[in-house]
Parts: sequence; C-alpha cells; structure tokens
Amino acid sequence: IATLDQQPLDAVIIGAGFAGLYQLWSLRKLGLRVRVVDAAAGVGGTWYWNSYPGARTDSPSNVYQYWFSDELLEEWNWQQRYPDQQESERYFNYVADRFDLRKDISFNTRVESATWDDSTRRWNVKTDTGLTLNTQFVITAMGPLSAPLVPMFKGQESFKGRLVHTARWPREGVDLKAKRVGVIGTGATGIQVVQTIAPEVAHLTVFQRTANYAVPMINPRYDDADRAAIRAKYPETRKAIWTTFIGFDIPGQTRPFFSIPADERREILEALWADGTLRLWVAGFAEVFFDPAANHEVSEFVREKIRERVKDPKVAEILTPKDHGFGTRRVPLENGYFMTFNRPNVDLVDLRATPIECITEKGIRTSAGEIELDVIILATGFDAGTGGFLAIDFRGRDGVSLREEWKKEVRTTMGLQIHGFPNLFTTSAPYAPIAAFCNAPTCLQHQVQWITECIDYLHKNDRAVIEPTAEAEQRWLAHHDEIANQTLVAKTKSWYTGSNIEGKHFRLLSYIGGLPAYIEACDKVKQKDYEGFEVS
Ligand code: NA7
Repeated sequence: IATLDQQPLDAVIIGAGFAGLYQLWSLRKLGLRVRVVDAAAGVGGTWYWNSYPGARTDSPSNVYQYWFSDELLEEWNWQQRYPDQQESERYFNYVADRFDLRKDISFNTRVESATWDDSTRRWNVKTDTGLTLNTQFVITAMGPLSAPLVPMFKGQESFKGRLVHTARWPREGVDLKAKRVGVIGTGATGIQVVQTIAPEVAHLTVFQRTANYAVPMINPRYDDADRAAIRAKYPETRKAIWTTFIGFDIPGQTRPFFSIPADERREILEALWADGTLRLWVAGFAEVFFDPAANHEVSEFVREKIRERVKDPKVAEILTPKDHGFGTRRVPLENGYFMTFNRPNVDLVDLRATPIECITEKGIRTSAGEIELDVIILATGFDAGTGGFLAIDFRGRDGVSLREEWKKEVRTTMGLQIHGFPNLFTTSAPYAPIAAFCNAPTCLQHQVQWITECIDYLHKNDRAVIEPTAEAEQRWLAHHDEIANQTLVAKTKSWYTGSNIEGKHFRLLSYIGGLPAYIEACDKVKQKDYEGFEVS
C-alpha cells in the first residue's frame, strides 16, 4: 500500500466488472499507469456479488462478452446460451488472468471519496483500507445495479432466522434445504430465485407487491458444433450489436404494428414468444414502447400466457400484471416460474391485498397474520443508476458535492461526464442507455472505447483537463427528456424511473433513443474535437 500511495497515477477505475476490466486493458494499451479499486474480493462486479440461487444472464452469451480480443473469442467456450452466475464469474476470472489484469487491481477496497484539486488539476481518491491514490482521471465502473435496496421493515432486526439480500448473497451459500423460506420481490431476481429454490425448500412463500410479465427462456447447452456455428457468425454478430436498438444481434420488426392484419399479428407474437429469448420485448414491435393500443394488445397476449399455466385461477389472477403494460418495466426471462405456483409447497401472498405489517422474531406478519419462516430472502432490487455514485463522496470543482448536486437534479452529459467534475468519466451513469435500454456489455464497451479515445486525444494534444459545459449538459438532458416523454416507459413506476426509491426524482434514467442514435451522438462530439466540452 505504501508504494502504491506514492505513485501518481494516470487513472483510477472504480469497479472490476465488465466495464472496469476492459477500461484497464484499454488504458494500459495507451501506456498509462492505472489502478482499479473494487470492494469485492474478486473480479466480475455484478457476477461476483449476485451469487444467489438461479442467478443467470438474460442476454445470450454470444452478445454478453468482450470483443477486444480475437484470441479470447477463440479460446473461451460458452457452455450454454444463457450463462449462470458461476459461468459468468469464471469468464471474468479467465479474462483477468489471460490479460494479467490482477496486478493493477486492489480488491477488498472500497472507495469512500474522490476529491478534485483545482490547483494540481488532479483527483485524490480515498478508500476504506487507508489506500489513497492521486490521479489525473477517475473512471467510474460501478455498474448501474450495484447498490442494493434493503428495505427496513418494522421489527426486521428482531428476526431470529436468516435474512439475506440477493445481491449480497454469502459466498459460502445459504442452506435452504428443507427450510421454510420467504422471498420478498418478484422482479428479474425474485423470479430466478423462486423458480430455482422451490423444489429444494420445505415451504416457499412468495411476497408479491407488483405482478410481473416474463417470457419463457430456452437455454440450450452448447457442444463443440454449436460453438463452431456461433463463432462462424462472430464477424456478423460483432457488426450487428452496434446497429440494433438495444445492442443485441437481432433486428426488430420493421412493419408498423397496425398495418399487419390481426391474425398475422397474433402469429408473429406467437413466434416471438416461442423464441425462448427476449426477442418479444427487445426486437418485437417498437410501438409497444409508445402506442397504448399496441401495448395493450401485446400485454393481453402475455397475460393470457400467464393464466394458461397457473392451475388455480385465483393465484393466476394475482400473478397477472394489471397496472402496467408489457415492456414498460424490465421483462425477465423465466424458466418454470409461473408453474412453480402449482406446487403444493409454494404459496403466493398478494401484498396489495395483505401488506407486510412487520417482521417478527419468527417470520413475516401481513395484515392477514403471521407466516413463520427460517430464511427471508430480499429480492428487492437496487438504487439503480445513481446508488453506486451516491455511495462515494465525489467533490468536484470548488468542492462541489455530487450528492448535493444530485439531490437537486441528477445530471450527466451523455452519461459520460458531469459538469463541475473535471476528468471524471462515468460508465453506466444515468442518461446513457445503461442497463435498461441496452444490452449492458455492448453499451459499456462503447463507453469504454469513447473514454479511451478521449484520454488519448487529450494526451496527444497536450491537454490535461476535460469537462462538459453546462449548456451541453442541458442540451443532452433536453434531448433525453424529449425522447423519454414520448414513451410509456417514462410514465411507469419502476427502477427505470427511480420510483422504487423513496424520495428519488421521477425521471427515466436510461437513454431510450436507441444505441445507434447514442453512438452517433457520441461520435459527433468526438469528430468535432469534443464539442460541448471544455478542454484545457
Ligand atoms: P427489481 O426489478 O427492482 O425488483 C424488486 C422487487 O422487489 C419488485 O417486485 C418490488 O416490488 C419488490 N420490492 C421492493 N421493495 C419492496 C418492499 N418494501 N416490499 C415489498 N416488495 C418490495 O429488482 P431485481 O433485483 O429483481 O432486478 C433488478 C435488475 O437486475 C433487473 O431488472 C435485471 O436487469 C437485473 P414493486 O415492483 O416495486 O412493487
């Protein structure tokens, strides 16, 4: 630590997940001195922390990977279409070893503050281990979903059993065998947990506040022939991901929804449904996102599919979403989730009808009575987009505090920089397409490349500092809002709009103009010598 302390750095990267590792590799290629700091004991970010039962990507492995190394693409053998947490974590460990990245990473180290010093035009970064770093650039790579939302129910501390949040799942695991388990939350995470643990536990109680749409996952295992076929397509895939709305390799429907006769529409929806991927959502009909009539038809289609699979009509009704349209919140893939409620050892509690009153020594008390539990699993989500940033005390020019600024209004320029915070680059920050409306690895790799080219530009042009102007930031926010406000997504309560966090401003946090439009905007700035940014 002492030697690290004394070395002035070119860049500090916060986070050793998808973006952080690639950012380290990229800046090393420029010959820079870089240090990555991560609170975890290992690489992988999301895929380190979320080791709960059933954790798995909803993006296919062929587009959930790095593109920077042909050798890596050749060497790494995906085992299945949708890698589980263990496989994803193995991938990151392989990447870290393959490119000798670990020597520049400080694990088990949490960044507490980052302070810009105007006189030296450098950042001072302080951590919880005593490690302090002096650096020209700070690059955040905390991920959009890294700050778990842990609700505090009345009496929570009195619970004598085990209470655990999915995003802080103990590395040694939790013994659920033959236990009475309660799961609070039915988002993408809750769905994965529920469908996975139901056969193993003695009894499972699912506490649902908002019913969720979900599409069945088909997850084939890959053999060598499958992998060869997928690899043969890599040149195409690699091009396609940048040109589709959401960073996958599948283009959307091009015909307007209502120009297609009703019976043909139904056939198309059936085919999208049967695909076993998120195609129905991310490469289906764009109208789902902005036309209430089209959204209604697709929502009804999915509701029907939910009802068909649940035996008890009363339970089916509770599981059928009513207060939001399909695709306006994150649509998870599921693997037997709805059928889980046909099992004799699974109960569903509708929190809208019987809310949680408190947690007791023995379990959870709703307005209908106490349910005794040995384990409570909180699948309650995250403070998305902003939570990772607010956990760190960022101080910009003139000591201005990011926490205080974002209390007034969350602002960024293209999710890449923030006015008032020179030489701070941000990946997966608000108003970029982040996790919500882009396949995260595609968008993150684009952001890392943009940041790398920007730093290279500064060095080559003998410039030390870059910061967006207030006007450019305002322009981006206005553009973001203009597009967002045409969508149903921006009107719907969800973590996309910050409404899962008390007191958070209601505003769509993810850019929803599509990845190609985002890339074009970023390219334009670069081509015009960082127009809208003050470079000094
Ligand atoms: P989500 O999608 O935010 O889901 C959280 C779930 O927890 C959701 O069903 C919430 O109900 C529920 N929740 C949250 N707080 C409470 C309280 N206090 N009481 C009852 N229920 C509660 O998080 P996930 O982890 O599932 O997914 C996050 C992303 O990770 C996902 O979209 C993927 O991109 C990966 P609500 O809907 O708010 O009524």
